[in-house]
Amino acid sequence: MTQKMIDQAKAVMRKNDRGNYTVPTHGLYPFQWNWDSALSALGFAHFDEPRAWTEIETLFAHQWDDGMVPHIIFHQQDEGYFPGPDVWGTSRPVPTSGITQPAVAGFAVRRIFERATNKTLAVEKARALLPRIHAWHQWFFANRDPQGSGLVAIIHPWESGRDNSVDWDAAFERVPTDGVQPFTRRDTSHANPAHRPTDDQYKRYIWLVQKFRSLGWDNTKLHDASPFQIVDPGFNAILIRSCADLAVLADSLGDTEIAAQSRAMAEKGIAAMDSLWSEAHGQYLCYDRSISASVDSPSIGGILAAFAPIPKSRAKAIADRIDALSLSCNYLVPSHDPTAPEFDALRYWRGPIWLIVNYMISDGLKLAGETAMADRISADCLRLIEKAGFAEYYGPIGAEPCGGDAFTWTAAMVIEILS
Ligand code: 9YW
Repeated sequence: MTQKMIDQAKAVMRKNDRGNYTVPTHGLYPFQWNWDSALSALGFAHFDEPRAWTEIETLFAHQWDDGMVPHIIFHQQDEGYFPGPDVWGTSRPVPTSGITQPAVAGFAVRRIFERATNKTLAVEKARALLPRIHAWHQWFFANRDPQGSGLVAIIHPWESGRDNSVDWDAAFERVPTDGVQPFTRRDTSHANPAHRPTDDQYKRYIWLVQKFRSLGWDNTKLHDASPFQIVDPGFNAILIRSCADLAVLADSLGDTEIAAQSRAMAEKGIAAMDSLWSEAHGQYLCYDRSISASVDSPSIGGILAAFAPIPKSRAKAIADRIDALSLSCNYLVPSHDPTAPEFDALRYWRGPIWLIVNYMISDGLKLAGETAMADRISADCLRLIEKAGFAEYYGPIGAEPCGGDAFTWTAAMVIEILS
């Protein structure tokens, strides 16, 4: 059974392999996505180490001069996706989007490096990537934390990777739709519209893109100019974990300066993260920086925070919180609390389960000693695969496969769990 599942996962990854990058899935997402690539590289590393390194190298080959690593790289023309390069208008030689995504590459590179069987190759590749990943981390704190709080804000829901989470609803009311050029969505011709964001949300996504474009994609201006500034505990946890992991990697490679700077960013972030803790919900919550208020939305963002080296007592409370969630669903971990009125079992990030998020939560809990819950989450991932195949996301009650099929990072996570 195990070997068969690994073989199926490898076949999915090979199918979506475009040589030096992978697409998340055919049709729906025909380009390279940032955090998809970093997490997919973990899967490749189990059966083709050079290919794993190439995946991350290709991503960083498109890093901007200011240090940002864009969320999409449009390697080829493809009319099947909206918004394409003409909407972003970032004027890059190879077009990219103009916003970023969760900074999981630092974590992935450390893990691939430490597991590598080809050590010479690993040292060469990690040495080249180290300063680039570090520059990205520094970019985050310089541009998305202008007041030096220790935590960064996202300025577009797409940056979080959790596009239509309930977390953004209230803030999105403040994002206008006037002046949005007419457009035709493509996602709804590939996937069930009932499982995707709404048209109204798409208008607001595009309003923000047009706004940032009008500012010339100058990152020194975008944060303060954005009506949408959210401090997401999950997003910050990934950045903090990557800073902490990059410090360890830098130590192994003998770069004491990067090690010290990375450690300092991680420590400051962890201390600041505690301000997001909600005793009432037993998890972390988002913070809306534009109105200086906590966001009362019990989503998986505040559970994914367990991926960072948070205090053990917090990790234990999160394990308890997940256990409580399991009373209202059949599979872990739903992307929104099933007992909350906004929960929507099959609509993207408003309820469904995403294996990459499960993987990161499980990994963090394991490191914190919460092994029983970590193992339970991994076991649920495999139950979902067995029942519903390698989907983009799954219903937490009925295990329905949703979104794109033959999905790269889902397959990569299965290889990670089973290897
Ligand atoms: C989009 C590719 C991406 C992921 C995001 C997910 C979705 C849609 O698909 O975004 O149009 O960018 O929300 O996390 O990276 O798999």
